[in-house]
This record gives sequence, structure tokens and C-alpha cells, in this order.
Amino acid sequence: MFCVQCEQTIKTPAGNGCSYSQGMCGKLASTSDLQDLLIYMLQGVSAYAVKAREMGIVDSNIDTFVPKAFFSTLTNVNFDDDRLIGYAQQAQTYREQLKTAYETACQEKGIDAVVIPAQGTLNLAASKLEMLEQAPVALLNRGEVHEDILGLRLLCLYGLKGAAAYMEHARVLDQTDADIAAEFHQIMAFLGEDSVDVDKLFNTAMQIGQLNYRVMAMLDAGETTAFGHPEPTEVNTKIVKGKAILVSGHDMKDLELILQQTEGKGINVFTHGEMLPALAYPAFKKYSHLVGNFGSAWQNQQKEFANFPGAVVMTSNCIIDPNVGDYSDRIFTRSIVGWPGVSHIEGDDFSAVIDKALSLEGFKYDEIPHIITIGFARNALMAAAPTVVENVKNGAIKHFFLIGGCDGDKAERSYFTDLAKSVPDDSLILTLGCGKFKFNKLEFGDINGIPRLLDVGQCNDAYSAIQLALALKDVFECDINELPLSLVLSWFEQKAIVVLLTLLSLGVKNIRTGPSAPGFLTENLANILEQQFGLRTTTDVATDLKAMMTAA
Ligand code: FSO
Ligand code: SF4
Repeated sequence: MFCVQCEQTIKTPAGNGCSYSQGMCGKLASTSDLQDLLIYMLQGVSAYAVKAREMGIVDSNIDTFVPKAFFSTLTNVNFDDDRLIGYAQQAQTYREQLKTAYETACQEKGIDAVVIPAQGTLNLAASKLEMLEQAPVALLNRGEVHEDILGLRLLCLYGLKGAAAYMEHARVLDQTDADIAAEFHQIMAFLGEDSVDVDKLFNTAMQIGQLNYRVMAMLDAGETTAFGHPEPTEVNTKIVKGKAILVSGHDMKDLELILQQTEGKGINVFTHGEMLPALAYPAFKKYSHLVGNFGSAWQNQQKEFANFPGAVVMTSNCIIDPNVGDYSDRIFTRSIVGWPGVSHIEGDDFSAVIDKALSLEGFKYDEIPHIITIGFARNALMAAAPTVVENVKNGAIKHFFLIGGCDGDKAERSYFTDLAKSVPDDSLILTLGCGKFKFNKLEFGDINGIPRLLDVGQCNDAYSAIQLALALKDVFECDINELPLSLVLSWFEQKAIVVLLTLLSLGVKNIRTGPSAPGFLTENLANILEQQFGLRTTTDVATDLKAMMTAA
């Protein structure tokens, strides 16, 4: 196996990456190899999707399948080998379908059809064991390759994984776009070619950032069309007596289905992790049995789910071993999520979850509520913008910090709590992603009625934060980098990588990422990114804060 895609990857002087029998996340070498094989097959599908498009052939089912299956290879998404094999086999079927359609169209027009080697021709073996024997051809560090080239390829591939995940989140809400799909296939196919062209790879990384900006806009449209615009909302973060279902991950459509199907059944529904922002959408406010948020970010789930006396639904990333907390019989996976032996729900029927929740004890008592305020996404931010501008002009607000991204296990991540606590009182903090749980239950007060902590939403709601920055830039008639705005991103996995690429592709400079640099970025690449974008890794709070305030 070779996997270096997340922040907890194994780092050694001999080279970074999980490459033994198991990754730090618990992913077995066999699962990792099957994921690489799946990616290889998907690149073959995309290569023929590009060719087919040249002949006017577009298959929307295949267009949505590729990013969805690619999503299954993100960190902490799918650990189930059988499902991964199923996706790879489906990819082969689709590839052959496109290939035949393309070749027939060429024949009809008297054109020589191009034969795509490698990913375009590999036929999957019949058994898992034989597939694993095939897998070395698909390893991400295959062949003799300079480490900087490999690093750039991985920056692109891992970034594209993040974009694929957001494409799938958008698709669930009926949002697809043929141009985005075409560009996605083109990049996917290009990455299958194992390019050694530094400029081309670098430009592709920026292209992925731009592509993702459009994907996040599409997802934003999907969410706000389906559920309305988030509005500032008070949320209880303590337990409520009664039978219970906990919904985690990013897919709010699943939350809606669960709320509809639990109505009148005497079950309370709680959000967890990245589902917290759902509580701010108008569409969910009519459900009185949606009672609040339970727990915090993904890395604490083994403790939190173990203590949750009800059923748990994992709608998307991030899942970790449910056997550790002994709740594997009451957690359910959805969509591309998978864990061997855990019940997986296809279709829209959640009765298995409901039956499980009814069979469990539920919470026996109410806790004294602890209220936090969320819901400062695009519309709410724009509504507040004139007051914010006024307060900037009269000097009450001097600085903006965006502190967000992913949360994670490492002790160094207390940096983000300390930073949020240390920013000057005359600054606002925007936050998003599950990284917010490092400080979102603390009290930050307000500046002339504007809460100092503004929870923008999920990691993909970076789109909303970007809209605010663009609006402020217009009001103050300056470059985005001249705003008194500092961005500090906590990164863990590939969604954060693509959000970073989006920000870089929009020309945002001097972003800090932490708690450590991605393992796939070599020293040379990190230097180039620092020179071109001022991108750097976090150091300590006092030093970074001083530098950020001086730069402003
Ligand atoms: Fe977190 Fe996981 Fe949203 Fe990520 S739950 S770590 S960036 O998948 O997607 O913020
Ligand atoms: Fe290692 Fe992260 Fe890959 Fe898991 S996802 S194998 S921890 S790099």
C-alpha cells in the first residue's frame, strides 16, 4: 500500500506515507490497494468519457458514477472491500460501454478510434486475491518518479477527490452540471497519464481549485434551494430525554428523510459533527423532534457514539472503527460510506434505523441546555455586511479571522482553540467545517450586536465565506489580500485540500495551514507555494498572531 492523503499519515525520514500493512486510520493494505485499483479503473472510464464526448456521446449516469465512486477513496469513507470491488467492476462495465459507443461513432464517421492504453484496457481479475495481484500497476507512487513530480500529482489527485466528494453531495440534491462533469473527466484522465510536466501539473492544481469553486457554488444552490437560506439559530448542545437517532456527515437530504420518517414516533433526532449546520436551515425548523446537536467532531466518535443510547447514521465522511466503542450493531452507513459488517442503507427507507432506535433505551434525563448560535452562511453574512462595514469604518472591528477546516486527533490541534481565544477583542472569527468544534462552545461575546464568532457552516460553506470576502473587497475597493483578513485552515483530509486549492486559485495569499504540512508536499513544493502564495504552516499562536496582525 501507499497512501499519503491525510494529515495523520506516517512520516519518516525515509519518506512519508502509510505503506505497511495498515494505515494510521485503520485502513488495511488490501483496502488501500483496492482503492488505488478503483481509481485506476475510474481514470479509464474518464479517458473514454472524454473521447466519447468528442463524438457527441454523453452518459449522465456515468458522469455521476465516477465522482461518487472516487469519493469512496477519501480518508475515513469506505473500508469495505466488497463494495470497493463492486465499484471497480461497475467502472469496467461503464468503460467498455463508452469505449464501444466511441468506437462505433468513429467507425460511422470514418475516423480512426484512439486506443487508450493502461487504464483504458486493464481487465479486472475475477477474485479479490487476483485483483490484489493486479494492484501494483495502480499504486499511486508507481514507477520511478521524482518526489516533486509525485507530490504535484498527488496534490492534484487528492484535490480532485475533494471536488468529487462535493460533486456527489451536490448530486444528492439534484445538482449536476455537464460542463463540470466534462472538465472533471478531462482532469481525471490527465492524471491517469502520469505526467511529468511540472507546469501542466501545477496549472491542473489551479484548474481543480477553480472547478471546485463552481462545484461549491452548485452545492450551495442545491442546499439553499432544497432547505432555504441558513439563518442565525440558537442550538442546544446538551442531551434531551427520550429515544434517539444521531445523524452525522454532510448529507442533509438524509436528515430530512429521517425527520419525515420519525415524525410522531417519539424519537428525538440529534445532529453530529458536520450535520450541525443543518439546524440553521428553515426547512428543518418545522421538525420539533430535531432537538439539537450531540457531541463534537469526527475523531471523538468512538467515545461519543458509544455513549449515545440510540441509532447512529453516518451519511458521509468521516467514519472510524465502530467495533472499538462496541456500537457496530447500531450504526448505519449511507451513500458511499462503508464499514465491513455494518448495516448499509440504500434507497430512502430508514425503517431499520427507526426500529433500532425504538429498541434502545434512549436518554433517561434532560441535561441543562447549553446554547450556541450558528447559521451565518452567505445570506446571513450578506445581511450583516452593512453593519459590519460600518463597524470597520468606525474602528470597532479591526480584523477578521477565518479559522476553520477539519478537526483531528493530534494534541497540536489545541493551537486552533488557543488561537481563537487569543485573537484581539476587536476582531471577528468566521469558522466552518468540523474544525469549529475546537472552540464553538466557548463564549466570544459580540461587537455592537455582531457575534464575534460566526459559524458559517460545513467545510463546503467556505463558498459563503469567500462571498463575504469578495463583498468586503468591493466595498473597500481593494484587493482581497489587502483586507484585514487572516485565514488559518486546519486540514485533515482531501476536502480541505481542494478548498485550499480553490482559495489559491482565487488569488488568496498568506494562508496558514496546520497543524502540520501535508506529507505529500516536498520541501521544494512547499517552498514554491510559499513564494507564490505566501502559503505557510502554522507555528505557535503568539508568533503567528503577531505576524498576522502586522501584515494587516
Ligand atoms: Fe470534517 Fe471529515 Fe467537512 Fe472533512 S467531518 S474532516 S474536511 O470529512 O469534510 O470538515
Ligand atoms: Fe494513512 Fe491517511 Fe491514507 Fe489512512 S488515509 S492510510 S492514515 S494517509
